[in-house]
This record gives sequence, C-alpha cells and structure tokens, in this order.
Amino acid sequence: MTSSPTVGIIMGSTSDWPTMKLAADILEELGVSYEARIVSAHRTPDRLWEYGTTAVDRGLKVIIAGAGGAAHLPGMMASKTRVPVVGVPVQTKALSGVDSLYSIVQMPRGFPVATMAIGAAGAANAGLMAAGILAVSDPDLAARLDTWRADLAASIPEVPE
Ligand code: RP5
Repeated sequence: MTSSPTVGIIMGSTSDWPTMKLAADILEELGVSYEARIVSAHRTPDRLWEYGTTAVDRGLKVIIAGAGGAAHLPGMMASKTRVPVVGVPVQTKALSGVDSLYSIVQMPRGFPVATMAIGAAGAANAGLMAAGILAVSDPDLAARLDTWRADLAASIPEVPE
C-alpha cells in the first residue's frame, strides 16, 4: 500500500522488516495507507534528514520507526518533524533488544517518542497505536478499530484449552 500514505513505517535495515512488517500487517487489516522505507540514522543520515524535513508536507500523520542496537532512528526522526513518532525496539541477538529499548525510550524533554515493547508485540502495537491516533479524526477507521478490538476480545477463551 503506497498511494498517499498517512503512516510512514521506517526502519534502520532490511533486517528489521520481518519485525516491522507486523505493523504493516495491522495497518493493512485496518485499511490504513502506509509506506515502508529503509532510513538509517547511521548509514543514510541524509535520507533521514530528507524524510523528516518533508514528512508534514507529504501528508504523513504518524511515523512508526523501528531499529535495533544503537537505535537512534526514532529519536532522530522525532527531532526533525512534529509528526508523532512511535518507536519500536527491534530485538537484537547480543542484548535481546534491551539495547534497542534503552536507545529509544529515554528521550530528553521536548522530543517525545512513544516507545513500544521490544520486538513483535511492539511492532503490532505500533500499528494499532498509529491507527488509534488516526481514528480520532476518522470515524470510519474508528469503527473498524473497535471491531478489530472486539474480535480480539471475543477470541480469548474463558477457560484454558
Ligand atoms: C540497526 O542495526 C538496524 O536497525 C538493525 O536492527 C541493526 C542491524 O542491522 P543490519 O546489520 O542487519 O543491517 O541499524
């Protein structure tokens, strides 16, 4: 889904895509337009700068940013745009994603990043967080999100199976 995206999903490496795709899957389910791009704080800083500088004019309403290790992408993106940034700490082999989490969560006052859980749950929740933000001003999306949440609740058994 790439036409007129309202959500930008960015990640530091293509190796982050299996995780970040879980955010994309949620947005697909809920009918939210998005784009997915590799934007690395360290390897492609000029691309990060350009992405952040143009985000508002391009109509992006939420940016989901995922990275692992020295995960500076979400925070740097938050420094370049007022578009809300949802951060996803990608799980790493060396430190299990605690490094990613600490790199993302402890932002200085003035430049917030809404930091999700490490890994798969965090990526899916980032998609839901983005949808929730957009649903504030989109009643049709709000209805789809309510249905999604009700379906999830209904799928949880009352007794262990
Ligand atoms: C980070 O380094 C990326 O976000 C990724 O999680 C990690 C490893 O990247 P690769 O070496 O797999 O490209 O910048």
